[in-house]
Amino acid sequence: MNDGRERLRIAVQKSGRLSEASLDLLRRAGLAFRASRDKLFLYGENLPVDVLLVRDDDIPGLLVEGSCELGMVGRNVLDEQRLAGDTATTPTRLLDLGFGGCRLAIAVPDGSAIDVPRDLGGLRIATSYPALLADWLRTQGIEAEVVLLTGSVEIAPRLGKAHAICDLVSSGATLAANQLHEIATVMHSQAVLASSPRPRSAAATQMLERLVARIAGALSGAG
Ligand code: PRT
Ligand code: ZN
Repeated sequence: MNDGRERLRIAVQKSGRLSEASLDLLRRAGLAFRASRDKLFLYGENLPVDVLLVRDDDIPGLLVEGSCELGMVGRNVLDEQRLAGDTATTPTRLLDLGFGGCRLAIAVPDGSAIDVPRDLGGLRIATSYPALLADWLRTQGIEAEVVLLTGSVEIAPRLGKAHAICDLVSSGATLAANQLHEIATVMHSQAVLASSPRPRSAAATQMLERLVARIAGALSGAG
């Protein structure tokens, strides 16, 4: 709505852990939509709202630049990009959505001499969330080396790349399968509804508030 669009855009993960629950919530909020031919967005049939289907990592950026007014994304992704970002403006977290629950945790190999966080001093920790980890290390007063890995973080200790890892955990099965165990929680996360920091017209703001109220209503079971 910053570029003269007359419809709101909400960004949702295209294919992943949050996709189904995000679309289900929008349906429960009363939105009916049909897929575009290229499957890149869903056209809202009963409200002036379209759903953009993207990678979760792209959602904070789309909100910052104003390409989308709203987004559903893991709090871990939102906070990582806020801490790592060089933009003064960041998306606003509006609602916790109650799905996608997990924690960002520090884990170490079973049998390792690392028992408590302060044992990490001077060691290497592999993660896909370098800014969240660095922030936590600072608050804990621990000086450790952050090793950035974009995937398969759980095998880093076995490869000799790191002494510990900092990764998302839900059931704990992945850690157990890799003979790792948790020693600390960096953050708790779940999917959140976030909005663009870009200013909008009064009409757009009103439309957005109405949609957010519908989503909040659906969450509380009133939708
Ligand atoms: O393609 P795209 O970039 O959009 O997807 P993605 O692969 O980056 O993300 P996806 O779909 O894996 O996760 C999307 C969001 O789901 C994350 O950003 C979290 O907010 C949330 N979420 C909830 C999780 C998990 N639970 C989770 N368990 N994301 C990842 N995991 C992974 C974790 O990294 C580890 O590999 O699952 C494994 C651990 O699971 P357990 O059950 O064995 O503990
Ligand atoms: Zn991703």
